[in-house]
Amino acid sequence: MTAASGDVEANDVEASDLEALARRGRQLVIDSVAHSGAGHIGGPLSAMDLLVALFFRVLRIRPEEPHWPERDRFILSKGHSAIGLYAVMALRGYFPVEELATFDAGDSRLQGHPDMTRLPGLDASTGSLGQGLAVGLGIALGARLRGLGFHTFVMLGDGETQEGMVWESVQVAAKYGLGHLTAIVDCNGLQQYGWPAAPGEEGRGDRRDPLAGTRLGAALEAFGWRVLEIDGHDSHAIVEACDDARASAASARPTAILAATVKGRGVSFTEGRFEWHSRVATADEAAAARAELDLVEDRRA
Ligand SMILES: Cc1ncc(C[n+]2csc(CCOP(=O)(O)OP(=O)(O)O)c2C)c(N)n1
Ligand SMILES: [Mg+2]
Repeated sequence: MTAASGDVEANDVEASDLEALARRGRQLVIDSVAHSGAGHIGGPLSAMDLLVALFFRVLRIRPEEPHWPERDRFILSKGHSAIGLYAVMALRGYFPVEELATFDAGDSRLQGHPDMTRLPGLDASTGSLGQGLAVGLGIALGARLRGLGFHTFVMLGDGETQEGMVWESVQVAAKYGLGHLTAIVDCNGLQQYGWPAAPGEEGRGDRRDPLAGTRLGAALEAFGWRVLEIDGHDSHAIVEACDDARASAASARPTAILAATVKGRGVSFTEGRFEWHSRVATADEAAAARAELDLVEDRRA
């Protein structure tokens, strides 16, 4: 298969293919945001390996039948990373890769934040941080009531875990023993803004490490969740952790996968830079990213 084409059969995908797909997905993010003139880069890039592993190896889905009732559900609670999700959905065959050129346009199905009323295949509309896990637990409760065996995965940002509603959901999911609910936290150590102000300088405050002073895993365990900590750029580890979560559904304990990632991962000048949370690449920067992502072949194709 070629990572450049859409509609790839998930079963054909090897580990090396996942890496190629993630490189292609990262470039699609950078190009789509450059084309629309607005959007996010850092979060979509940190989540790309997670999204590719989910959509090509973990989720039981039918892109050609997006409303299949027994599909696994996936909610991107960190909805500002929508372009990362769209890039992977396009590669997986939900819609043509060319449609990414409409990203963020008023009449597009690909809104700046996911809108489930427009794009089949989205299980929730998100963007207001903190809400996705609550939606996911409702869906998981509904699955139990209806006797459906699907698994629900929710991806959150690490900064997002500062939202109080996340912790209400954590508590309620444990109370109802939702073993078929899994939260994946993209632990990239950054949120929207960066560095603390220098002494005497006006600054935005220290938002570099969203989890500073918080032992997220210990807190989740204290609420009764199972916690797995992995390298969020290691496809094998991601698939293994998600499979483990699914296999533990009968344990009646929800699983949290804490994925250590790098914001802006994959392109040297965006890695670890909060400025790229929502910057737009220039044409030169997009070309430099393409070269780094080893996509020269795609350009010739
Ligand atoms: C309720 C709410 N407050 C603020 C924002 C604006 N906002 C968008 S992204 C972001 C930072 C998110 O950081 P994190 O959850 O760590 O995501 P990531 O690092 O993956 O981009 C903020 C504050 C929002 N979308 N929703
Ligand atoms: Mg973050």
